[in-house]
Amino acid sequence: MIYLNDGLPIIACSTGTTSNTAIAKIRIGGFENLDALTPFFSKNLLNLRPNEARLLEIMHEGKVFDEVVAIFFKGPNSFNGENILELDVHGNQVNVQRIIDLFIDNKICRLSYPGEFTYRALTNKKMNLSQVEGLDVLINSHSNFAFDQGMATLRGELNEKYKLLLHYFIKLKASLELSIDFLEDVGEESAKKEFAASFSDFNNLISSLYQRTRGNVENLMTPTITLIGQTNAGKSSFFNQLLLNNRSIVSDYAGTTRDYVSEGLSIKNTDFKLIDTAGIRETFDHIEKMGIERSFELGKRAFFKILVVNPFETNPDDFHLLKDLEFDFVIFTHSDLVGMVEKRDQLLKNPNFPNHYNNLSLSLGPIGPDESISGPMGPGKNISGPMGPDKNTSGPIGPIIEELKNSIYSKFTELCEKDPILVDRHRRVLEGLYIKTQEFQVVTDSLDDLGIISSELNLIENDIQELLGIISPDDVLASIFSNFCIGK
Ligand SMILES: Nc1nc2c(ncn2[C@@H]2O[C@H](COP(=O)(O)OP(=O)(O)OP(=O)(O)O)[C@@H](O)[C@H]2O)c(=O)[nH]1
Ligand SMILES: [Mg+2]
Repeated sequence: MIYLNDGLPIIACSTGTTSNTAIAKIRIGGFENLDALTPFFSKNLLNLRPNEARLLEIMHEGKVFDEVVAIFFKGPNSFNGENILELDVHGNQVNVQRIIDLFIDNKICRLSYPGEFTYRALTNKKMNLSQVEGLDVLINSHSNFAFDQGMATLRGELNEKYKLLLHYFIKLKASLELSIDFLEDVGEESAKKEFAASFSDFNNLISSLYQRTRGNVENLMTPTITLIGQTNAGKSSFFNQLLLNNRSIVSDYAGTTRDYVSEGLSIKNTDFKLIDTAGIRETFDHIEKMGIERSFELGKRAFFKILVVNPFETNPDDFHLLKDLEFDFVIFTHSDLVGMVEKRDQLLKNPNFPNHYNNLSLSLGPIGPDESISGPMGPGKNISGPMGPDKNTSGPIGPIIEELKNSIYSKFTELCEKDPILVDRHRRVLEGLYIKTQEFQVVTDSLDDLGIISSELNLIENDIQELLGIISPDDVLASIFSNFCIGK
């Protein structure tokens, strides 16, 4: 098993251990009573009333470590059913670490493993498996949608659907037994009718759940926008403009970006991952080839694909390299240069030009008003001028970027409307269940052998039990908990 199951008290910082914050939350859990902890505080912890916040000092051998707010959650009325002491300490990581060390060095508790507090909630039946998975989605989500689904799963809404599936299944099984054991009492017609009705309820629900497993969920957990194009197209210039930051190196040397560069881009409270890739061209350079292969891979998997094209340097012979990708947008750069429109229109007429839904033209010229930023008028909010890229700045790039962002966001919203199920394990089991249900239908249509039908039904039953977490093999638990952080 992934954890020791030693039942020892555990300690961890639940608010992260990488950056300094005003306040950090340290949790100590699994101790029998507050006796052993009292010597480390300025006041007797035995006077602590459950669920009440108290201001205390952490002290040891006459030295004050920190002034903290302590809350005692008495098991079983705590998050994981065990006694838990939560300490809000000053969030400097040096302080957090020395407080944790104080309790560990004095053998009061050991450091918890990632997710161990939640694991104990599961073993103490404070949460079911689905709720744990919901918590996982919630903690690791990058979008409103994923967060909401994590919360809904945590609150047991998805589990209610699975329970309904189990209910329909039991009815289906009962109607089958009716056909086997009581056929003479109920009559063949009525047994068949009952069976068909139960199957239809079950099949409708499993089909609708199955529909929610279609599509790429990676897109919803971390939606990725990838900029693809030939060398010198202006990908890195555009990448920097979108971020309003000189993140990626821009130069007129073809093949500047050799490996991908990625940064977070927030649009309407959703975190997207923006990726600038290596320019695509035929090359003999081994390293550049590897960079180009990565560009393709990232392009294929991306939720939103943008092709960046410099109409003056595009080689139509290389279009075939992009033929497997379908682009949401094409951005034509160099619209500041004379003759760009003619060149662009010529490219668009080429039957081999890559498939795309939309195109926009813009200028990302090399001479920015601020040395560090490319573009004729620079992207800084405080800079007026016709090329400013954001809403607050006049000029054509601002609205273009707004239009693009709206298009990205509406594609994302469309995906969310299908309400796809994000938890991998549920998707896998639901897909299996759907296939078995269709096979079961074929068997029931073509066979009168009730023995075969009932063995098919047993296979379905196993899957439903797995879905509900009634059967949860160790490897399933190990994979669920592999995503959890320390202190959760
Ligand atoms: N005049 C003008 N120059 C541009 C425009 N967009 C990009 N450039 C220039 O074109 C050159 C290449 O731009 P990059 O952004 O580095 O192109 P890239 O697609 O990232 O190129 P690779 O990394 O080599 O694949 C730079 O010198 C940019 O300043 C534009 O719209 N107008
Ligand atoms: Mg580049």
